[in-house]
Amino acid sequence: SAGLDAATLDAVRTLVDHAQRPVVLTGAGMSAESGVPTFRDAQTGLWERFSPQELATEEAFRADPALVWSWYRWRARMIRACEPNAGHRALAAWQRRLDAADGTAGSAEASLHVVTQNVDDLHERAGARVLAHVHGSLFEHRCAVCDAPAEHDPGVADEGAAGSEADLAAMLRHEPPACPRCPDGTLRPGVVWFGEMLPAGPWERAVDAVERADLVLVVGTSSFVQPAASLPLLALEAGVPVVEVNPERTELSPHVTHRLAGTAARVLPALIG
Ligand code: BJW
Ligand code: ZN
Repeated sequence: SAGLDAATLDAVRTLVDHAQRPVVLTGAGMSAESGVPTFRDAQTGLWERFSPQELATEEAFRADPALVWSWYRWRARMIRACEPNAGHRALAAWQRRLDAADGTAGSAEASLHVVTQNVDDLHERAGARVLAHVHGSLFEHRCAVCDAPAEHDPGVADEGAAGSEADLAAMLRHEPPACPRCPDGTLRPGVVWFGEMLPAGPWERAVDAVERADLVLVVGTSSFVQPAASLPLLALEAGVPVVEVNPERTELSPHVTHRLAGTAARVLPALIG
């Protein structure tokens, strides 16, 4: 495509071929070609009616728990109906290749680290291990009052086609289930809302990996939401080359070592294949 120039692609391929400790930071654009809507791009009706910026907050959950709970269950169900794309598969293949090369397969010393802002499970379903879900997961739940983890998958309503507008309309207004431990609590999704701290373990693992990396790829994020957007800047401060893969320019673009203006499912297989 226009903007994906051969010289840059060659330069990045060389970095990829030599990387021993690459870190790949992913955002919503990573899953766009799997059919998962991003947060800030122009959206279809549903996402205009129920904007993530308005619903992804603790205030929204307190004001209308059923709406927020149902919206998350609807998204979980939509994502179950999506499949990993060629970009997810290329990253998993690169991780396997590096594992095989240095004998760390399956261990905590894995040589390719995936750090994702995404709450979906498409990296895992493509066969990659994820070092850190810094914004949590749609498939974990805990009590909003006492933090007790959910004992069972709370399930999703199954009316209508998964992810469709009819499906959302049918399942809206399901109350969140009661906490398994405390008397008054209800479950909430295990995601990080605006104004909440990132989970300490995943955040520390992400910072550590980025500072020790020899190459950082930033794929499909607007680099708008803090503190995740600061991770590539930490890498640059540590002298690590940073490559951005995104069809659009972002706030990070002026700072990166190389920019590949293309989509995740097109560019990543071309780099790694
Ligand atoms: C493609 C593509 C293709 C398309 N291939 N690419 C001022 C006021 C209030 C708060 C703040 C403030 N300034 C800073 C803050 C803090 C706030 C923040 O950053 N806000 C910004 C809006 C300014 N951050 C926080 O609150 C964080 N916590 C925190 O700071 O704690 C300390 C603190 C405590 C108490 C008080 C204050 C501070 C928490 C942030 C949590 C973010 N949570 C969400 C929701 C998760 C749950 C859910 O899914 O519902 O995480 S928001 C949403 O944004 C989600 C995402 O992970 C995150 C990032 O989005 P992402 O991935 O970048 O997606 P998009 O849509 O933005 O971009 C997609 C990109 O893909 C685009 O660039 C496309 O071009 C590209 N693309 N197709 C490749 N095929
Ligand atoms: Zn509880």
